[in-house]
Amino acid sequence: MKSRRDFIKLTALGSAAVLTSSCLTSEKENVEGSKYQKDIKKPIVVSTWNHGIEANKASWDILSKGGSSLDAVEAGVKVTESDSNNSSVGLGGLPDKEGKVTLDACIMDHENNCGAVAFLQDIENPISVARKVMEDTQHVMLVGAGAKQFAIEKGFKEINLLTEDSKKKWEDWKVKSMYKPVINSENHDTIGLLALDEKGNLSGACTTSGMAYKLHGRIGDSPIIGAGLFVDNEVGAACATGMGEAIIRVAGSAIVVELMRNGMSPNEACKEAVNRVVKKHKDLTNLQVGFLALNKFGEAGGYSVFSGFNYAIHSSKKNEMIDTKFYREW
Ligand code: SD4
Repeated sequence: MKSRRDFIKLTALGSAAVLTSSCLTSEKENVEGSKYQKDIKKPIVVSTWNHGIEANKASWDILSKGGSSLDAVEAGVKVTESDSNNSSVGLGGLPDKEGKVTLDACIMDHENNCGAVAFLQDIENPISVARKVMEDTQHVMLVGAGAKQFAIEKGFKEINLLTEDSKKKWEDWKVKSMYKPVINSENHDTIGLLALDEKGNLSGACTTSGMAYKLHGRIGDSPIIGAGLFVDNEVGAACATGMGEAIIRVAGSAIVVELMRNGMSPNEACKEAVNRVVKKHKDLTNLQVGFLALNKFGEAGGYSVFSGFNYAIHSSKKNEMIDTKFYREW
C-alpha cells in the first residue's frame, strides 16, 4: 500500500504535470490562436555572417512560394557549402592539422526530428546527408567513415574538398608548425540558418568545416543538436557560431531557446547565453561565440562575445545585414 507521503509526492507530481501541459497548451494557443496571428512576421529567414545574404536568397525562393522551412534551410546552407571561396564551410573549407577537410552539419525541423553528420570527408553537401540521416534512418548522428559510406550509398558523389587556396594556407600554417587552432577574424564563417515558413513552422540548419587546423578527429558544436542548433516549434530556434568547445560547455542553442520560452526576446536570450559563456571561461582570449535566434513571432536577434558578429535577415521587405551587440570589443 502506498504511504501518505508517497501519495502526496504523486499528487504533487500530477499537478505539476497538469500545470506544465496547460502552460504548453496556452503558449501554443498564444502563437497559433487568432489573438497573435496577425502579428507573426512570416515567412522569414535569418543566417549567420555575410554569406547569409546569398544563403537567404535560396531559402527565400522556397519560403516565398509557400515551401517548407525544412526545404528552405537545407537549400540555403547548401549555397554556402558549395561556395569554394568560403574557407569555413564545405568545399574549400580549411583543413585540420593533417590537411584533411572534415565537415560537421546538422538539421532540425518543427517536430523535433533531427539529423547530423560529423567528421565527414569528401562530400560537398553534408547538410543533405544530415537530412537523409534524419529521414531515412532511426538515428540522429553518423560520423566519419560510417557517415561517408552512408552518403555514398545514398548517391552522394565523392569529391576532393581541399582547394588549391586552402592547401596553400595549410602549408603556410605548417611552416610555422605551431599548434594553435583559434577562432579569429578570418576563421569564423560557420553558417547557421533559421527559417519560419508560411504555415508557422520553424526549422534550422548548421554546417561548417570547423576550426581551421584542429586536431584530426575533433568535432565542434555545429553538428550537435542543442549546441550548434536547436529548434522548438512552440518557442523558437537558435544557432551558434564561434569556438565550439565553449558553445558545447553551456549547451548554447538549447539554452537560448529555453530563455525565450521563459519570456526573453531573441536579443535578450542570446545576450544571456553569451553571459554564461563569459562566466564559465576565465580566459576570453580568442573566445568568439555568437548566437542567433528567431522566435515563433518571426522576431530575430543575436549577440556575441566579441564585436564583429553579424547576421542576414530576409523578410518580405528586404534581405539585409544586421550587426549584433557584443560583450567586448575584438
Ligand atoms: C566549430 N563552431 O567547429 C564551429 C566553428 C565556427 O564560425 O562556428 N566558426 O567550433
